[in-house]
Amino acid sequence: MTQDWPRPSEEEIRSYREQGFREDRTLSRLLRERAAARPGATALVSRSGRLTYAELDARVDRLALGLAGLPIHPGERVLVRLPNREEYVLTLFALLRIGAVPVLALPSLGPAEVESLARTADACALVVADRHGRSDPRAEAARMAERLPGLRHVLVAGDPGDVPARSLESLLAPRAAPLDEAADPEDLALLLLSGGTTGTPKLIPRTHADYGYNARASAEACGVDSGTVYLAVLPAAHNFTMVSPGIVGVLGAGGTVVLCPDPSPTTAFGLIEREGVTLTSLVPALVPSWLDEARRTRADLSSLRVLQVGGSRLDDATARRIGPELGCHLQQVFGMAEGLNNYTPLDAPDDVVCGTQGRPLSPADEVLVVDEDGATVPDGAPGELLTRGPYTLRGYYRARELDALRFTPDGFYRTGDLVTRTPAGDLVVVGRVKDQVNRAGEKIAAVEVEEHLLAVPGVRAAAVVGLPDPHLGERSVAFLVTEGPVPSREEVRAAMLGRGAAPFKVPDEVRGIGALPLTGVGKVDKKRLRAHGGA
Ligand code: J2J
Repeated sequence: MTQDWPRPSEEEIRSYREQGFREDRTLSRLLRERAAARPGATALVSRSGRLTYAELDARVDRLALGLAGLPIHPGERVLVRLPNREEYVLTLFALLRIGAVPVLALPSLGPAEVESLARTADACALVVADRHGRSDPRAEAARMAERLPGLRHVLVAGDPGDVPARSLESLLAPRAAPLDEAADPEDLALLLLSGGTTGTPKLIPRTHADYGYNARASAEACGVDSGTVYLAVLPAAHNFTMVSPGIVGVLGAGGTVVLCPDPSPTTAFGLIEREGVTLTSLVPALVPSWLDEARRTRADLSSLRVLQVGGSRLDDATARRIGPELGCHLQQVFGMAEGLNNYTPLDAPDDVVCGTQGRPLSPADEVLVVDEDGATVPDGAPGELLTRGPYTLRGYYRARELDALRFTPDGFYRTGDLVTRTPAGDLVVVGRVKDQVNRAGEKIAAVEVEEHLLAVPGVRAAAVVGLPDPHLGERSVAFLVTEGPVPSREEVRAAMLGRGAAPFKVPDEVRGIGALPLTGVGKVDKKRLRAHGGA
């Protein structure tokens, strides 16, 4: 059988295991064990109410039985596109329990992107919410099922409406005896979407053993225990919210997860006060509105012990305001769905907490900072970060050709991030070599947007770059060479949404240019475009 994805060698896996750098149980068993140890403790709080560990575990069994009865078989992929609501956690663990593989999609993706993801993963089912903002994910999902013969089931959290779909509620078996584990810890647990630099989605394979370790070790680094109350503000399907330490890390430690239905500080502050939240995580773009709201309302945030910030670079000045103004510790998190997580230690001095993006989570994480020729650079000099370790992928899912570019021959992942390393081993993110825009923490592959732009009538050439922005960190700017007038941003927006792209991928700015500058080897010179754009 051809392998869908490369793993570490048997020898490496054994060595990681012996040293405790891989979990020896599945993610579903983690929940089961917590439920046995503390059945009455609160596991999950959402708009649907509160569930104890025993209740959550029993509901997961009931849904798992319903899903298995459809049938969904072990190893089959199921695309989960749900916002922060109870059904997300239930579906996730129910699929893991039957050995099916959730493919986690952010609700903000456009329909064309979801379809492309379903195709790449060869998904047999799609789970969506009954509403998402103004769009109707049910109708989109039903149309997809007509086009994708492998997509046998559309499942809906909430009301299935009048499309051929079933509600998750209707799948809950009346009562279920605890199911046996269907998976082995070294099996594929789930697939995550990579931020990407290509036009088609890249899927990141994560096993129970590596994801569970990522979550457990993160929980330790963040001081998570059974008293932790974690507020999931960012999308639940984001890797940050899942394992850094996130939903999986906090449930694994017996703490409480509170799902925040939207990221506004008003909603979040209400939940922090009501639930006594101790830990939450944000992208830098959300921090200023939290600081403003805290000053304006004098909300009682005294329970909050740690605010994690990551996903894109947090500036030093904002970092220094967090402790004094919110009355909690700041922890910077530099992570990636591909694996490696870096954290600033909770007890580190201010210049480390505010001025660096942290150090690798695991003693088994190997990091190299290299120049363009692959040679290691000295501490303090910028270079690309390469990494290999017990929970970092060795290759994407069904993407052998791409792997040759994104991994070194000895299995190091090329992160595409430019970093410097301090003598103490802390990393500072100083830039990027990958062709991507990091817009408020959401990653946009430039080439994907450029393909959409080339389909706009009159556009002969297109290049997308990120330029510094005080609110978004980076805003995306499209440079277009056109025949005739340069289309307006509104025209570009209409064209892109018409092609099923996500609204957040529409360029923030559209500019005409006579010709795209080229490098010596004839590639578009994005450095010069950025310099030009900044002028
Ligand atoms: C600068 N750039 C950062 C940071 C990520 C925890 C936290 C974040 C993610 C995430 C994650 C950054 N400063 N603090 O998965 O578990 C940029 C880098 C990186 C890319 C990964 C987690 N934190 N980045 O953001 O897969 O460019 O994961 O390679 O979405 O985000 O993006 P993603």
